[in-house]
Amino acid sequence: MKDSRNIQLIGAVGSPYTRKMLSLLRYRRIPHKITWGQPELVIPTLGLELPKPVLLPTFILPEANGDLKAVTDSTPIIRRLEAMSPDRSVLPIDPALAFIDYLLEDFGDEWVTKYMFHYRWHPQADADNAGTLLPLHFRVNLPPEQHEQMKNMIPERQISRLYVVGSNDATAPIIDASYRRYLQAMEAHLKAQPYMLGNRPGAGDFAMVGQLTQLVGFDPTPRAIAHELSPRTVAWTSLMEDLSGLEPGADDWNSTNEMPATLRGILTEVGRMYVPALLANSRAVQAGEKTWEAEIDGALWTQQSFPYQAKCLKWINEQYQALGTEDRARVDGILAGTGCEALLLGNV
Ligand SMILES: N[C@@H](CCC(=O)N[C@@H](CS)C(=O)NCC(=O)O)C(=O)O
Repeated sequence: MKDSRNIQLIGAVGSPYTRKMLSLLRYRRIPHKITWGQPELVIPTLGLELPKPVLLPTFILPEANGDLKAVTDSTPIIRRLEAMSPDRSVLPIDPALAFIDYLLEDFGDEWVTKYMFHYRWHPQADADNAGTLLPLHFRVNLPPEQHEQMKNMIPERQISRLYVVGSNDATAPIIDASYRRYLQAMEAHLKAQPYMLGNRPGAGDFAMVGQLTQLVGFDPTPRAIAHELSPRTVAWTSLMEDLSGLEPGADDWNSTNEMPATLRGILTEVGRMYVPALLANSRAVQAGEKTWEAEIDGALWTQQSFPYQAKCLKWINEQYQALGTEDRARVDGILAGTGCEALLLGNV
């Protein structure tokens, strides 16, 4: 029987963005059905065209004329879901707070994911774990010979792509130190309140938890570090998977004149690591350079230029420019001294 009530997505257990969106759909009580699989194989069976590029997760959503289309990229999909179903929103009502949430979502999607990809494939034990389990997530009864083949093939391909995110022997200690500081900042913040921006979750919470489902729940090295440094993050990661029973109210968002001091710890990590990377990447993309180098946290960081992250910087600035003068002043107050101000100086 055709089921048009449930939104369909295709994704994987080991994909942080799939888990971000599953957690969000559950919290938002949006009826959905997930197919665990590869979009390249599933989408043609639905008679639809593949999105470009194909990413996990891929959503099947109705266009304005009612036709279904396969689409990717969790950030704009979250906004489409808000328009389709406005209750239990993950976007703060106050525009200044909504901007901070947007920044946290971007940090989760684009920087916390560096921890995830680095630990998954850089330490041998983690690469072995992922090589063994990822193929079984697609087919648990995979025949042993095929399993053996994929177990070797997947890590080989992914390890060869570590350079794409800037993970190498020189950056490994910096990524590790950033992950540890991030966990410590989370530990302090979760002591003060249950979500990034109050007593209800925003898009930024879901972006972070998507990555944490992997760091805490799948890969052995970052899991051990999380248990050591932040039991609250470990507990939060489990709780965030299903917030369908939470009853959020409009006054559950923080007010910008009484933000918990602990949020600064997280924003300072954004400013220390993600901001210089975004700025250097954007300059390189604009100059047409294939790679970029920057001093980040006292070490030389080299990686491939990434046009998508140049867009991230542009979008952050567009969101900021769209704020009214008073809202912008409140954002400036929250970001002052965190290093995040540099994003908004127009040096883009
Ligand atoms: N910005 C995208 C990122 C999605 C993404 O990068 N997904 C990864 C896996 S978690 C992917 O499909 N990568 C392509 C590949 O590994 O070939 C989003 O928010 O959905």
